[in-house]
Amino acid sequence: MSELKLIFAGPVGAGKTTAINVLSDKPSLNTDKAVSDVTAARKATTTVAMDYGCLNLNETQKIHLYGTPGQMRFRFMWELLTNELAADCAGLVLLIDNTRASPFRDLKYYAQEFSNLIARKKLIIGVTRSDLRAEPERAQYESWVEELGLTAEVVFLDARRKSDMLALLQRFIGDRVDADWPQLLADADNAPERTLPTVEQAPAQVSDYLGENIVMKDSIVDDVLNIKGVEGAALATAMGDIVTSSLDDTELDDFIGFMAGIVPVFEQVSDLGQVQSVVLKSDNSENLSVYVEEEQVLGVVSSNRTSVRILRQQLDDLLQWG
Ligand SMILES: Nc1nc2c(ncn2[C@@H]2O[C@H](COP(=O)(O)OP(=O)(O)OP(=O)(O)O)[C@@H](O)[C@H]2O)c(=O)[nH]1
Ligand SMILES: [Mg+2]
Repeated sequence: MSELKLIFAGPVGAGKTTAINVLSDKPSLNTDKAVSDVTAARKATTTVAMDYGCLNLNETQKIHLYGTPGQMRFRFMWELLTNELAADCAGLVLLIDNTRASPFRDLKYYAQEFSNLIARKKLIIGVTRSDLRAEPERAQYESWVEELGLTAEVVFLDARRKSDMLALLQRFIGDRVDADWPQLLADADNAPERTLPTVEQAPAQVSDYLGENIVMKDSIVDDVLNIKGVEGAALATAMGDIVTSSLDDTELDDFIGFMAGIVPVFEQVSDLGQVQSVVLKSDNSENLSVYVEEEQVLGVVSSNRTSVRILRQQLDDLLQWG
């Protein structure tokens, strides 16, 4: 069996999740959450950690498809995918939404962000949603590609259509894999449509604790700061939005938000079961503990003289009685 990985990147709403879902043999792993912010005007959900799908072109050729979240606040995931999970990928599929304010700016931005990967791997550009807005046209993209010093083919497509996505794969990796493309394309035309699962709008900040509904109030951060040994804390929603934080370090805030997205993925792809907390122990004097509730995460920075177990106990007490 020969296997090959591809990474999909591009702005919010370009169609990365849709494309991976439509290509994947089985419904893809999907970490979309209902959107709570400006994105809502464009679509109902956004990817918070990653997409993953898998496609068998035939008995001997398998393609793994990894999708990045478009939102910049989940940038961690771009690095994790390009440097770790799919560092050995065959190339990058950059999807650009033709209806966004400036497709050129998007192209430039993502080409820059993924420049390390592009320097060593093949790139292809898929332009989506051109049925909604025809301009810019292909020739325009080709001149931008040249202007940015990139080497990439530009393909206009509809991410919802399997045959379009397969045609892109054929152009991109057709020389690397031995597959019966005409047959695959014909089968795709006859395949039943696969839509994305709908994501229910999460009830705001309610989670289930020992069978009871509890709310992690903003004030939990103040309460946690009163625990001996705690140096800082931040509360984030499952979307990675910081609700409240005492930390000066916005990167740490971002990381806590990121954990909100990645923990459900770990749960899905591992045998860990339900993950309740993640603890990062550092060489210096601080530890970071991230406690995961259904729709929220709480990050706590504590002195490493404080036992993580005792911290957890005190936090449980707070949650139970708070
Ligand atoms: N009209 C039209 N709609 C499209 C086309 N391609 C994709 N879509 C739709 O555009 C939306 C794309 O949404 P997603 O697939 O969630 O986008 P994404 O790139 O994963 O976005 P993030 O996860 O937020 O970064 C979906 O509603 C698709 O059905 C196209 O070519 N034409
Ligand atoms: Mg997505």
